[in-house]
Amino acid sequence: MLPSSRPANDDPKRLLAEHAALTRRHLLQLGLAGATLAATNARCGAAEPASHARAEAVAKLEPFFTPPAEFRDVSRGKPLPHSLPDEKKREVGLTRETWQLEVLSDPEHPARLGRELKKSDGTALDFAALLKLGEQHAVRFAKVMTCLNIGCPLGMGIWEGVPLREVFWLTKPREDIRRVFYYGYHNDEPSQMFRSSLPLGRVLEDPFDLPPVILCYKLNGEWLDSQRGGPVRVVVPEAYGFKSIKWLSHVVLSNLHHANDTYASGNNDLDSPLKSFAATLQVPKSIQAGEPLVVTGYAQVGISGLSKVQVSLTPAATTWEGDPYFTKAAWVDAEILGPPAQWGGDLPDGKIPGETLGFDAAGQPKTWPMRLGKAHWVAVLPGVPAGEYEFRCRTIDEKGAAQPLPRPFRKSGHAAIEAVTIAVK
Ligand SMILES: Nc1nc2c(c(=O)[nH]1)N[C@H]1C(S)=C(S)[C@@H](COP(=O)(O)O)O[C@H]1N2
Ligand SMILES: [Mo]
Repeated sequence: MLPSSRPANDDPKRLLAEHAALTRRHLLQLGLAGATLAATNARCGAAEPASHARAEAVAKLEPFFTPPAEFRDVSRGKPLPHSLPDEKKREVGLTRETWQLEVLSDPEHPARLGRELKKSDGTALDFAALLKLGEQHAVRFAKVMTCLNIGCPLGMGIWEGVPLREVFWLTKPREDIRRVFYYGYHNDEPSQMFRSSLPLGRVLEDPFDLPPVILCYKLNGEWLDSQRGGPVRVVVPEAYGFKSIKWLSHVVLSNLHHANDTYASGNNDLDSPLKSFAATLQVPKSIQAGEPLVVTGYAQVGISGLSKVQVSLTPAATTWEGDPYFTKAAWVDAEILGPPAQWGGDLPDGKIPGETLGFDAAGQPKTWPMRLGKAHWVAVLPGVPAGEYEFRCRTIDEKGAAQPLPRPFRKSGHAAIEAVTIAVK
C-alpha cells in the first residue's frame, strides 16, 4: 500500500501563513490604489473625474496572464524539490535530460495491464518520448491555478502538454481500472508524498468541452520551470491546484473505487471543480463625500461560467440577519472588460501560442469571458454622503446562481463574498 500520511509541512498553520502573506500583499495594493485614485481626481478636475479615474484604474490592472516566475508557489517538501542543487536534480530525474515516468499497476488493487512502464526494465517514459507523443497529441489551454485553501489565484497561464490518456494507452490496459493516481518526486521520503487521483473516466474523456488532463511541460510557451513543477507536472483543467501534481514521477493505475488524494486530510472536498467568484484589485480606503467610487477587480470563472459581476455599496451599519449572502443589497452590474490588448505572462512575442484551445487562428478568444480563466472588471459608483460603507462584489454564473451559490462551502473552494470597508469623508 502506498503511504497516505500527511506531508510534514502541509498543516493548517502553514496555510494560514500563506494566506496572511497574500492578504498583506493585497492590502498593500489597496492602500496604493486609494492614493492613486484620489490623486487622479484632483488632476482631472471636475469635468469628467469618474471616466478619468476609470481609465487610470483600468490601466493599472495586473496582466491577464502571469509571468511564470510570478506565480505564487504552493510546494511541499523538506527540502523543497525545486530548491535542490542542479546536480541532485539530475540525479533524481528533475531535469528534462534525466526525467522518467513510471506507469504501474497498483499492487493493492491491481489493474490488468499488458505492460507497465518502469525503470527496472528500461521501459519508463522519458522526456524525449513524451515530446514525441506531443508531436501528434499536444494541447494547450488557458487556466487559472487556484489553491482550494487559499482563495485568490496563484497565477493564470497557458499550459501545454500531452493528454494523460495517451500514456495510459501505452500500458495496453485490459480490465480492472477505476482510479488513476499519481505523485511526484518527494525526497524519497514516503511521509512527504503528495498524491492526487482521478476517476479513470476523466482521464479518458473530456466532459462538457473541457480540455484534457495533461502531462504538462510548457507554461506560457516556455519549458515548465522547476518551481512550477517541471520538467513535468499534471494539469487538471477544471480542478483546484492540488490535483495538478508537480515533479511528476509516478502514475498508478488502480482498481480502487474511490479517491485517495493526500488532500483528503484537512477535510478538503476532493471532487470540487473551480467555482466562480469576484474579488477586488484596486479599491480606495477612503473617498470624499459625493465623489464617484472607482473599483477594479477580477472574477475567477469556474465551470459554471460568468454572466455578470455585480457590486454594492452599503452603509456599514446595515444588518444582514437572515440574508447571509447579501441578496437584498442594492447590487449593480460592473463592467466586465473584454480581452486585453496585451496578454502579459511573458508569452513569446506577446502572442497566444498557435492552436491554443478556445482561441482562433488570429489568437483571439472564441468566447468571453473564458471558462476556467479570469476576467477583469471595473465599477464606477455615484458619490454618496459621508459615513462608513461596505463595498461588496459577487459573480452571477451562466446558470444565474449568485455567488457564493451554488456551492457555498469553504472546503469546496473559496467563494465567500468579499467585503471592503470604505470611509466616505
Ligand atoms: N508534488 C507536489 N505537487 C503539488 C503540490 C505539492 O506540494 N507537491 N502542491 C499542490 C497544490 S496544493 C497547489 S495549490 C498547486 C500549486 O501550484 P503552483 O505552486 O505552481 O502555483 O500545486 C499542487 N501540486
Ligand atoms: Mo493547494
